[in-house]
Amino acid sequence: MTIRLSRLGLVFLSLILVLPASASEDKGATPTFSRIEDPVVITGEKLQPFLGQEISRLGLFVAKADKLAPIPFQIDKKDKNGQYILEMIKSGDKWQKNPQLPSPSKLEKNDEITFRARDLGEKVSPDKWPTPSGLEIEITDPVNQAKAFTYLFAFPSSAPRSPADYIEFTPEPSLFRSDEITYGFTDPKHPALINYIAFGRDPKSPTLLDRFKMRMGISIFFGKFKVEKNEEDIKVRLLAYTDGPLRVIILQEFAIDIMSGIKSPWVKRVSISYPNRIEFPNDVYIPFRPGLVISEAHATATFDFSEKVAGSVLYHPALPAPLAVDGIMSPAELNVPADYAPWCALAGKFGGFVETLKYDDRIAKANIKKTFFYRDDSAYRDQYEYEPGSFGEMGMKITGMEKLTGGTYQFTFALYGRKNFKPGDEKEFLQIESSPLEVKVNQGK
Ligand SMILES: [Ca+2]
Ligand SMILES: [Ca+2]
Ligand SMILES: [Ca+2]
Repeated sequence: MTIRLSRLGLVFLSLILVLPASASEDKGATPTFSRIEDPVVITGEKLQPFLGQEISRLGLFVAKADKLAPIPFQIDKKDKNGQYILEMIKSGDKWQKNPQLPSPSKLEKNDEITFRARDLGEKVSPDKWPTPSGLEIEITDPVNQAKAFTYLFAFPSSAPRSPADYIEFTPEPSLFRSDEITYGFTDPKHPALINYIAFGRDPKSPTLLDRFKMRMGISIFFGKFKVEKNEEDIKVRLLAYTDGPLRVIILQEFAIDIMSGIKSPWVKRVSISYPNRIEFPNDVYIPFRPGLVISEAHATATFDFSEKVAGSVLYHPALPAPLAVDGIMSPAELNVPADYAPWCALAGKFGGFVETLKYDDRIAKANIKKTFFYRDDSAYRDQYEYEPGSFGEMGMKITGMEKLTGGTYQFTFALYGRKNFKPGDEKEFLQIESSPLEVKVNQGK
């Protein structure tokens, strides 16, 4: 009883403490900076006064209640052509430090500095700075004009750094882990196949994903030859990676054998993962050689979830109502609008995701048909899957690909997610791309 009373007392006290602050906000004085999930990426060229500075001497700080403290950040090197110089490369069977990385490493105009919106702080005057050599980075949320700040300082020797590391990566098997999401490729027989997603950092948590499916069908010579390919036919090599405190960047190359005598070239792809954002790069190869007549080509790329997501809802902007993910195709599910939506979300007790898709300009401009794919059928059997049945399987189907000229076409899915995701939270994630934070760098004294 005493405990209850004191809890009530605390709630009452916090209400009193909070009320005056929100009352002053209502007067429209200063909008509150509320972005938390956004990564902020700034190129070196925007930090002109610090170009040529040794990176080990740079520290990123924020002010909270007028006190400055370091926050986690990451500087990724890029070469003159804008390609990442990743930290680890494979040499034979061993991973080693990339010898291309300069030492000491200095800030150059193509380099990228990354930090998180959630770590930003208040404006602080230069007389509080730990060193006179500083830049104020002013971040504005274009949605409400709220501002937040961080400060980049150059120290005469090694800069104080935050020990926090938001994301970890192991190359073999390729697994990304953060407090928010763990995901990756755990089947050694099919290293190109993403088959594991769970919330939280424990790699023993049961997966929410059966697998990411990628299916291609090509008819050649008016159907005389039919070629069907799936995600198990894709070959992948991990060439290099950077496992920083803010993000993991990997360089992979992919290839597929279409049929005897027709192999796709190896195509290199960079993908970047953040603690709450997973990137799935995909390539579709349309074989072309003189005399080869492709009469029909299609592809589907879908997330087939595990039974663990049963009880969740799936929704996107073109759906009149959310779909119940329960392993049963309801009449509404059998008639979902085919329009491909710019995003799709899945939310349940386990957490939730919002998925977005970007495709290259040639797919965007080509006269091909992109439709929404959905299957929620526990009785569905697929030769290529780990867990029988489809639960909330969703993605995209592209038809009419025979109209494309031969070559490799790229598209990338991104999944944003969190454990306590509720319907409506997708707005927060979608605005990362639709209303990107604005960056202004202010010179110090
Ligand atoms: Ca890390
Ligand atoms: Ca259903
Ligand atoms: Ca399945």
